[in-house]
Amino acid sequence: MEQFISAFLKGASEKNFHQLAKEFLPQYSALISKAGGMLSPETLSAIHKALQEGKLSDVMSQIQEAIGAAENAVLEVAVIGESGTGKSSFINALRGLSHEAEDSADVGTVETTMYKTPYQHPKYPKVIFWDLPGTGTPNFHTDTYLDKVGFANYDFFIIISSSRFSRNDALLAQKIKDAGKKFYFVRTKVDSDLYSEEKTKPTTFKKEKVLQSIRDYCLANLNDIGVTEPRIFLISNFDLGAFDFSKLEETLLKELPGHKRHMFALLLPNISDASIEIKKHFLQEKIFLEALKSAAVSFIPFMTFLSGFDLCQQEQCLKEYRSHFGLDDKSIEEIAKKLNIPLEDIKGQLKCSDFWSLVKDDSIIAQARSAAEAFCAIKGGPGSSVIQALKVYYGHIQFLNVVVDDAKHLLRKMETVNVA
Ligand SMILES: Nc1nc2c(ncn2[C@@H]2O[C@H](COP(=O)(O)OP(=O)(O)O)[C@@H](O)[C@H]2O)c(=O)[nH]1
Ligand SMILES: [Mg+2]
Repeated sequence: MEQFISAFLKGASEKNFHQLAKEFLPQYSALISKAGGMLSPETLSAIHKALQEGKLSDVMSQIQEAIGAAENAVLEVAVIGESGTGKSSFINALRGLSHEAEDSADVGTVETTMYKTPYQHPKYPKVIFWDLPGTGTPNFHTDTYLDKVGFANYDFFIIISSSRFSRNDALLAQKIKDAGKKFYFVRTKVDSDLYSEEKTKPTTFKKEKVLQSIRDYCLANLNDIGVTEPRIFLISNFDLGAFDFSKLEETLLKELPGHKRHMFALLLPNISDASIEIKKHFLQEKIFLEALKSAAVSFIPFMTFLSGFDLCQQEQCLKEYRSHFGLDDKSIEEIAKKLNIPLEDIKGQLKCSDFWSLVKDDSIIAQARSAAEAFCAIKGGPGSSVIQALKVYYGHIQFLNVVVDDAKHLLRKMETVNVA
């Protein structure tokens, strides 16, 4: 990432835009996660073209537009299933809420309504999970169901079952496909299947074998009713880190349009180092694009680079990153309770909870200065806007790295408690 920013500064100052454009795509691909990034193929080629032609104001506006679209993206997820299959638990898990949390969806209550219920994500209000009635209700009609629930609004459909999928589920999936939308089958409660298998067949029990047979059974069951190559994810709402949940996350991310990916990646629970890394990739991408935008601006005559990174903004930035990784004050308090450790002890272990010592760390200024010096050696003058842009860039990267390390540390702690 640093390389491209330096390459950008060099290329732009020498007006070697062809070289710059050539380096852009491979650098961007190396930066984003396997699941993709926030830029659509169209935006990518527009930025590439603007770089090639040396139109830096187009680079700036393309990036600005893409970031704006990602920040304002609305995401509506339909969760369909019979009462008791674990819909509410699944929705709570994706909303990062424990079942006891105040505004969590009621778990274990039998639904009496036939209507859809929206659940907003507490941290990302533009993300809404819709709890929709299952296909087994007497009033279900494949032809009218999607119209009734307003299918056009949903970005994708999750069809949940805790046993087998029904013929109606298959018919519905076909309708969803015909409407040009994506659906995913989620088979919940595999933890209890494993538990009962182990209890009943203690000597022959093999976890992988049981999981495979559930998978085969669901596949055969859906094939029988006409869904070809259905994608089925086996999960436990009680343990998202196990089974297929991370595969489901990755698939959903990959299949969302670029601008919707960013927010969805940020809301994913920290269930593994890999899921923390995915989030890190998305935030790094944004930092990179912001830096590229600022760098472009600093080469546009008469355009002043206004955005600074004063203490107040730094504090806000750290706060935001902490919130994305579930390390905000409220979450840390909950974790301390779960771990049965005094809050101050936990805070003492987390670098991100001490803003002032992070700010005092002057390595960022040193990094920005040395990068800027390298640039000035080429350009031959201290471009203050360039130094400012680099400071902002290194400042964000430093906060992000600290928060990511802390998130991984806490995950380790939580795992030891879960195992014990
Ligand atoms: N063992 C196990 N139980 C689950 C799982 N998901 C939900 N449950 C339990 O199943 C019951 C119904 O869950 P709920 O989320 O209310 O299902 P809904 O009626 O579809 O909204 C509750 O007692 C949950 O605790 C799971 O993955 N594994
Ligand atoms: Mg429910």
